[in-house]
Amino acid sequence: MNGFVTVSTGAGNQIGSPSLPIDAMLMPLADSGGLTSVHVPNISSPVIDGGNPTGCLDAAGTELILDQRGVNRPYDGPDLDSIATCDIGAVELNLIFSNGFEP
Ligand SMILES: [Ca+2]
Ligand SMILES: [Ca+2]
Repeated sequence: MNGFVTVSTGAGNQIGSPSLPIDAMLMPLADSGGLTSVHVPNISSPVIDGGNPTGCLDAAGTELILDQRGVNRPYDGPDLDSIATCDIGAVELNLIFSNGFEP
């Protein structure tokens, strides 16, 4: 191990730098359902729909159908194009309120 990390520049990857970091735009740690507190992404966060477009997979390649809170994933992000793509991270932003309507 040489202390460096190999970063893929594959399609869809978002790579910042020390001089131009990428702000994930996460909300403060809070109880948003589930057993643990989470950082829910802000509505303008680049993590929303930033996950693998072929599916939400863990490191072993198993499909992830729930986020850390136990909420179904993926959901269609703010583009509302009816294409549901996973958000990057442990939380899937769901814009549909429990009453079935969007905000
Ligand atoms: Ca999503
Ligand atoms: Ca979408």
